Amino acid sequence: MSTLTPDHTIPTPGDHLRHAERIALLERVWANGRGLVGQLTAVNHTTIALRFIVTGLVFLLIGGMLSMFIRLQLSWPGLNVLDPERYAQFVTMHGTTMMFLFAVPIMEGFAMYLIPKMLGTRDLPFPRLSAFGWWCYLFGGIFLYSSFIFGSVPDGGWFMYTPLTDSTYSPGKGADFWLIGVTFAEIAAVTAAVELIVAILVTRAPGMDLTRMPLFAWAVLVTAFMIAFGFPPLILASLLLEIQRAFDFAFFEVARGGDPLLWQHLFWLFGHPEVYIIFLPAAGVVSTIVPTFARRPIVGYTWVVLALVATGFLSFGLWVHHMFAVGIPLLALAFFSAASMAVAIPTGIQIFAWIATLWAGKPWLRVPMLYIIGFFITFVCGGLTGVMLAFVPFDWQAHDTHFVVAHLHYVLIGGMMFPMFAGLYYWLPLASGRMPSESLSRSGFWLVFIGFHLAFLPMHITGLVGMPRRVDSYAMELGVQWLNLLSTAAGFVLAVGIVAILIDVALCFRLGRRGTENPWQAGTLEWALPHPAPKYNFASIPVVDDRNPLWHDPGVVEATRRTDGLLGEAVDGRRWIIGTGIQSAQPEQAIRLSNSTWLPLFAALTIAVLLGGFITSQYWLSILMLLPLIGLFLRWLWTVNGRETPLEIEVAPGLRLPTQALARNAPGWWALVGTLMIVGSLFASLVFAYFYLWLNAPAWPGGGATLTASTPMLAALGALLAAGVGAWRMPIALRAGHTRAAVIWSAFAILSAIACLALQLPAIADAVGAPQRHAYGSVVWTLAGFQALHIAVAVLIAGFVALRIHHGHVDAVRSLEARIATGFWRYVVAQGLIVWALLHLFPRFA
Ligand SMILES: [Cu+2]
Repeated sequence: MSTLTPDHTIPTPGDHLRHAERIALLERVWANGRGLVGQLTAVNHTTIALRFIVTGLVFLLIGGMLSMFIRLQLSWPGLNVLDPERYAQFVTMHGTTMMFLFAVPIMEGFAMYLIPKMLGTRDLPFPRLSAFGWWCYLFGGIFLYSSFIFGSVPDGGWFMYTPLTDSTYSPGKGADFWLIGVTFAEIAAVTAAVELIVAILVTRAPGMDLTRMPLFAWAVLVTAFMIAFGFPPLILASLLLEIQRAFDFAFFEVARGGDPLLWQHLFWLFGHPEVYIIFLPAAGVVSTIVPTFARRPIVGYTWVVLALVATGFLSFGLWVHHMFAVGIPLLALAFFSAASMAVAIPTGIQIFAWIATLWAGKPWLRVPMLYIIGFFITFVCGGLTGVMLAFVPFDWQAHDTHFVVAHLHYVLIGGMMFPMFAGLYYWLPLASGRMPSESLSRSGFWLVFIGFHLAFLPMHITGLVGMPRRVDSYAMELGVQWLNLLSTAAGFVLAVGIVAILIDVALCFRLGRRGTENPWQAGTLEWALPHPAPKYNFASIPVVDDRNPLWHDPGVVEATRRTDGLLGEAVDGRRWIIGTGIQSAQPEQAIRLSNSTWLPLFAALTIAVLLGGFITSQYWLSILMLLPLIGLFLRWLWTVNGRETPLEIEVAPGLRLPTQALARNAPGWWALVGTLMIVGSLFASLVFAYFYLWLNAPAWPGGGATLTASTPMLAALGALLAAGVGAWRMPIALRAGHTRAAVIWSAFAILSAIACLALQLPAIADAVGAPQRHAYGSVVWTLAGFQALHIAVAVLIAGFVALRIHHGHVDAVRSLEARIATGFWRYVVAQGLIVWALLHLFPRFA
């Protein structure tokens, strides 16, 4: 490692010339293309992250505007600003927008912008995936709002409870716009989760081992895992409901053996972790800003990390506290009530660490710090009402009143929006190179802070008095009209404050005064960059030996701007980053990244057309779109690595590293692991639905027809195992240099898997009949279809790798793609075995 540590010698004139040339080369390689085409094809993390943030802020304004109408309607009893139908639509769109189109994406934007800069690298490991995610998010949002144009706006609430949202009680396309639009936008969340997990695990600067990682990166890592496990239940629930609406399946319909409460379980299985998915990155922002303004390292670093991890785990055990009023067994009530209170402990630990840090330091009260104080006050209040609601009897009292509305806005605005604004002001000088106006930003803060509390504090009282939520008016006799008038007036103050902040931030990019570099004198790596940061971030990849490298060794700034360190020379005119060991953070591999490309935009557009065809019931169009979609993704994969990529490159004088196709910790491998976590969680949610319906629905299974293990079923099992053998033998043959044998084993796996489906599906059709008959048939067919879909993907992958072997892109040395393919096949075979046992064995013992 000592050879990598920069020495601070004075460069000679010849070095200066070389330096200028190298910087020019780096700039050329990492630049986006020119003009509109350049914007449409950009994949660079700084560009994409800023788009996420700007788009999120636009949706904040739109969602905020809807809430202004809601507040006007509630300002006095008996008003008619919005008729009841519009009111339900606005409430639905307000909640949906704030949760799915503002809070989650903007935090992804912060993470995408900061993670490579804080970790000391040049970009995220899958730049095309970042761009693809943003397009999906944008199109999903447009999709959702296009419901206004088509006059069928979702009105089932942001929680979309069944049976209200099924085709009987919500005819028309409103609910479909919600289900499809939100799922489309969610693609951005799950792709970002994979991307960020891989980035944090394998692309940290040399020397940044896990104990030196910035707390923001820890928070994002935990959040990304939570997204991987928390979003699939919602995605599955949306798919099931959409299938029920479009094809008349019966998951949630009591008359045919379904259960509407299944929706609530799946929804809150996502919905509660969601609160922490929003809060944890914000907590990471606080853990970054507090030490800077206290001018000392954070107190209790390890405790904060443990608290983040503990919050991640605990939050999954809490979903039932949203359902205390639906009739849950007493023992379960007690368990979930205790767990809901317990989650306050890790949050408390973090708050103590922040206060102790401020206490031990010399706090400096600048605008970001003001927002942190606003966060402390607001979030602690919200936490206290949360503990109150965790008591079951109190929850029964306050359920579905404005008390809950007040609580959730205190937690979400307090816990997410205040830290988000703190972060916006904190990193603004880095992004813009300029300082915001002190007077405008302070006024913005006070308007938001005072407006927020005057708007939401009264709701605790109106709720306790009995003012119901989700209802467009209330009786004069409740005596809450003056409190509501106050809430409405204060709501407008809050809105003015937010607009002032956004104007301030926008103006800063043009008119702000040029700031000095590192104006807050922070210690983390992103502040080593020039302001605004160049597209390649670091001219040389930094080497670190402390949690606050800039405080520990100010020479780091100079070293990262010279071009004689790691990757200072753009090797072959392509974009390269360095991969390091997960635990040790020693350099392990050189990773080649994609340049600007049309692929992400085209892929997202194809999906948009596919979904548009679905929502208008033009199913032929949707099916037709599968072809270009598959083609685009194969093209995407084809261009990752090939035989033209060198086997190793020189990343610094005297240091050669293998390229990713040879590396054990290749990003592609970890992307597979991340993807399988998401897919596995989706599958687990489906299995949960199967058991839930089995155990809860009366008259199950309908008509007495259950599947059992028949002869064709046993043959299907045999075919599945044969496919597993093929997938297992393929890479072994490849590594031994028998490329022909590898291709033959691939073909064997493909044929066996297809045989498995051909045996299984007709037998299911025989035994359970059409999926519309009964919820049992619905869920059996969905399980079988889920498995069939995975086999289809596995077949595509195996065919793809066989072709790559044939073209010499994959061989005994460059075997990464074969490893990935086999990993996926193993998963599919394992999942198939579980599906088989669920369908054919479980009914015998149930
Ligand atoms: Cu909750």
